[in-house]
Amino acid sequence: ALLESDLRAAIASGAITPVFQPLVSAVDGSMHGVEALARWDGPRGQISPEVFIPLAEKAGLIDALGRHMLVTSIAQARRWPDLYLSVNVSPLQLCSPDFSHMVSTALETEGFDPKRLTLEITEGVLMSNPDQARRSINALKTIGVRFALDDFGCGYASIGALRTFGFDRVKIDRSLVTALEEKSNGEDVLKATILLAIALDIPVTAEGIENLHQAQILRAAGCDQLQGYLMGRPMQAGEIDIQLLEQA
Ligand code: G
Ligand code: G
Ligand code: MN
Ligand code: NA
Repeated sequence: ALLESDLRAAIASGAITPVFQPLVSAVDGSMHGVEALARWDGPRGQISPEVFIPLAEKAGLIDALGRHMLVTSIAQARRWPDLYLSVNVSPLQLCSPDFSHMVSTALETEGFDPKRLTLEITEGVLMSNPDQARRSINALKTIGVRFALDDFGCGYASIGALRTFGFDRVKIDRSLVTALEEKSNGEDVLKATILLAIALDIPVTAEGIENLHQAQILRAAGCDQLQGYLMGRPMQAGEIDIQLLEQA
């Protein structure tokens, strides 16, 4: 079984590292940014973040892990001056009163322009602890950090929440993209979800794009940014370097 002590040691020793997935322009396919995703090469092989992120949350290690991911992702992304960096943030981190200070310190230490950083959050925290979430978001928006609402369309994020938290971007959940091929009303639901964000003047990223058919529909529906295996899998920083050279 996966032990808290293994996870604690992995965070401390740097065994958890970011890979980066391209975020590309829906218009011309050029890379605009990357999303950092945590990977753990454990003693018995790869362990999925779907396993170790919830464990970190339960074990009280999510602040340390989140800080480690932010700092290491920023340190790598410094070499891509023209790219945005997206980092996932656990709802629990956002509820910590120290969160905004931790982020601004990391940005200052690394000399990273706050405007190049987007924090991706899921809607749960907006419901469970809206006041602390709002304080953290507002403090960081003041210095220029951007916020994206992740996994939009699969839960219950309200129109009101989209407005009042001031999200700079929404990311349409992969399940809505998958539903294009699986459900008869999939395309209508997907388009309606995108139109909702566009009506609020919030730009939309579509995630989980695996084929050209999906890419075409999402571009036509108004998404300005695409992400998925078709555009690029999560990869090591050195592979991002190569993609940037190829598009230059
Ligand atoms: O990369 P992958 O599809 O395996 O990620 C699985 C889940 O883990 C996704 O929901 C993703 O958002 C989440 N995840 C990946 N990296 C991080 C991270 O650094 N912090 C947090 N909070 N979640 C992450
Ligand atoms: O919750 P979040 O959106 O942060 O999760 C992103 C997860 O989705 C990562 O684990 C990443 O590896 C995965 N992912 C990214 N693109 C695709 C894709 O095109 N298909 C599938 N199946 N998963 C993807
Ligand atoms: Mn994400
Ligand atoms: Na998502």
